[in-house]
Amino acid sequence: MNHTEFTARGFALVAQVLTGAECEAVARRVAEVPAGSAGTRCLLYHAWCRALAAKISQHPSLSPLIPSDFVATQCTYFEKSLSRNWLVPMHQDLSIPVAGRVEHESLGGWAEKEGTLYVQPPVELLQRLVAVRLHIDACGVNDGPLRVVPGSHLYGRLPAEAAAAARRDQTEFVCTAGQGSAMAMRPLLLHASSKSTGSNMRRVLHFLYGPRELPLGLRWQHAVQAGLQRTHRKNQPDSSLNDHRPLPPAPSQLQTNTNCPASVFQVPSFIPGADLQRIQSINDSIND
Ligand SMILES: O=C(O)CCC(=O)C(=O)O
Repeated sequence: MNHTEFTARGFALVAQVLTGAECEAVARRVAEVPAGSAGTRCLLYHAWCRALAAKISQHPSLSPLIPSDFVATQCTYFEKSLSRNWLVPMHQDLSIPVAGRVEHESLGGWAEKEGTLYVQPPVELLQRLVAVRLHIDACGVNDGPLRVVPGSHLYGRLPAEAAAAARRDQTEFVCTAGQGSAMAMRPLLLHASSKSTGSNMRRVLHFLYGPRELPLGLRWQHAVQAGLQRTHRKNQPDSSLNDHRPLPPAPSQLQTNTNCPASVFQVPSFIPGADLQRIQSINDSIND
């Protein structure tokens, strides 16, 4: 799928971003992050994840969709299986994590979640953001894949009736995926996912990329300078993924506090720019 199709449909599926071996390496790294600890919420805290964010943004089929001055601002781990099952109703991702409150009439939906401040920024910013969902496992129709309403991102922030109309008028697309493939999407794309009925694990890393500079005096709470790492040669093997040494000890704050450390490595918080209430069930299941 080329950039024009991404612009029109609001999503693009890219095969073989990682090899099977790289997926296994990522799975091992994810498994080292203690479930329910700050590590799960703050994957960009880890060097391997920051390297992965950069690698993704350099991929030949993804780099045209992610402007070179963008930063990675979040990486969320979603694990779904029969034993850890959940669903998400149709929604748009409207919130972003920011460093501090700014009083402005164009800003709304302020919310605080585990020490991280979220705001719904102007739609012009939301329209620029790019999310990339990296599939560590193959995801078939029974594995709770993302379902999207193609083109729905073009209508901006959709009130409930308009979202319902968009779903009536447009057939949903079921985003099944091969292991190591990625789905790039605009956060304003209407998306949902059902519970898994299959026997596979569905592990996804959901990265969010945005412009380094935010409008209206807003600042990202955390931003990883993925672009700086683009001086690496394309397709250079990512040694950090194959580094099987244990993760370096996290600051003591991380061991006990489910908040992201605000200042250590400039990491994002757990919940992507989504309706926090609606995906609370995901938090709960991940933290079980
Ligand atoms: O991974 C999923 O199934 C849902 C993710 C989602 O809804 C989101 O990232 O906003």
